[in-house]
Formats: sequence, C-alpha cells, structure tokens
Amino acid sequence: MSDRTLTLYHYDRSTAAQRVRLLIEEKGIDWTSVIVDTSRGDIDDLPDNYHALNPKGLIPVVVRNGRGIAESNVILDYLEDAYPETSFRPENPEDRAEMRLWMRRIDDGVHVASRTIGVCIVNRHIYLEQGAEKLARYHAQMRDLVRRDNDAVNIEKGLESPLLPGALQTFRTLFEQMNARLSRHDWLAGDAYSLADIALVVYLRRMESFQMSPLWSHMTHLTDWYDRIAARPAYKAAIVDWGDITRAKRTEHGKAAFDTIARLWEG
Ligand SMILES: N[C@@H](CCC(=O)N[C@@H](CS)C(=O)NCC(=O)O)C(=O)O
Repeated sequence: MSDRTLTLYHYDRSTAAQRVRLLIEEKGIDWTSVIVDTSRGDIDDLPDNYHALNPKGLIPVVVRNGRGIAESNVILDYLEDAYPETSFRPENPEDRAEMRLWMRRIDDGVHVASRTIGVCIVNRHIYLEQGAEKLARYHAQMRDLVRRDNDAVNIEKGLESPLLPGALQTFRTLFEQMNARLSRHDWLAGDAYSLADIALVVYLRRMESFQMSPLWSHMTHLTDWYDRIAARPAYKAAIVDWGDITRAKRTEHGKAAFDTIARLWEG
C-alpha cells in the first residue's frame, strides 16, 4: 500500500522551505518533518542517498506515495494537485498565468540574488569562522555549479563582491514591480491570495532580517501586503514559529553592512 503521508525535508530559515511550509499550513495538511540543515557547511548532516531525492542535494524535498519531489515552486504546484480541497490557484486562466509568471521570477534570478546577498552579508562570516578545510569540503560536494561559483566569489569578496550590486538591483526592481501591482490589486495575481503571494513573501522576511527594510518602507502597498500575510495564522505556524538560528548574526552583520547596502541599492 502506498504511504499517503507527506514528509518534508527542510530546515528553519530556508526561504525555499518556508514557502512550502506556508502552503502546507494554509491547506492544513498533516506532515512529518525531517530536518536536513547543511547550510552552515555541515555536509555530514545530509542523509545517505539524499541525492536520489534531489540531485542538487538541496532542500526542500517532499516525499509522498514513495516518490520524492524537489524544487519548491514545483512542490507548491504538486501540493495543489495532491490536496485540491482548498485551492490557492486562481480560477481564471489569465490570472493563473500571471501567478506563474510571478513565481518564475524566483527561478529566473531572485533566489540566486537572495543567496548572493545572504552570503555577502552574513554566511561568509559563518563559513570563514569554520576554517578553510571544512569550507573546501562543503564546496566540493555542491552540485549546483552556479551556486558553487557564486559562493566562491561572494565568500572571498563579501560586500566588495561584483555580484552584489546586481543582486540588490534584482530585489529593488522586484519590490518596485510588486508595489506597483499591489497599488491596483490586493494580491499579486487575480483577486485572491495565491501561490504567487505565498512564494514571494518569504523574501520580504529574508531581506528584513538583514535590517534592510528602511530601503523599501516608502513602498506602502508592498509593506501593507506583507503585514496582511504576516498576520495569517499559517504564516506564524510555518515561518515565525520555526524561527531562525542565525537571526542574531543576520542582525549584527546586516547593521554593519547597511551603509554599503543602501548605496548599492540606490545604484
Ligand atoms: N531552486 C531550489 C532552491 C533550493 C535551495 O536553494 N535550498 C537551500 C535553502 S533555501 C539549501 O538547500 N541550502 C543548503 C545549503 O546551503 O547547504 C528550490 O526552490 O527548491
């Protein structure tokens, strides 16, 4: 008999995992948690055969009916199909296409930009404290080559990284476009809260964790949208309650980096 329970491989502060947990909580799905946290360089924490579930060795992955599914946006779509009772996809095909276009922004550069900003501001300090040998081992096993090459530059150069200005501009453009859309509608796609809102809200929280929110505090449609989602019980259960073990470091290094980040944000 197949196992219809949903298992999620994840860890607290991963943005890709946060969006999956948010949909799980919105839908009220029963699930089992398996923590896989390699993000501080502890590759020995990767379960045996994890690459069979996700060739990139990243989280999140969900397993149900004996099948593993990777890529957070694919997982959101899968959960909509597997648990259709409460839907977070608009009915109208044009609205649905718009939802998918917003979600695609994540895979078309936003997630990579978020990683660059995170590594330049804070992760590099965590990796460098752990020593060259551990870092080399962590990088040697990285199968996503863009991630590996970007990390190498971002760890070495930090706030001087040539990738950081572009990453910040990616977010500035994204936030401006979201704010413009939200000045005309309550939600990103169609008239209701959808997968697009669920997928993107996690980056507001991530950038906020680096103390960057003064940079978009004038974008009031965006901040109002964020507050409305953050007030939802599912958001608390999926994101706030799971916490972030690196929160203090994000705050400390984010404050120290603020002037440089603000200058690069202005372009
Ligand atoms: N495109 C993937 C990206 C997944 C990803 O970047 N996962 C990160 C956390 S957000 C991870 O596994 N990090 C582990 C590490 O850095 O070692 C998705 O959307 O699922």
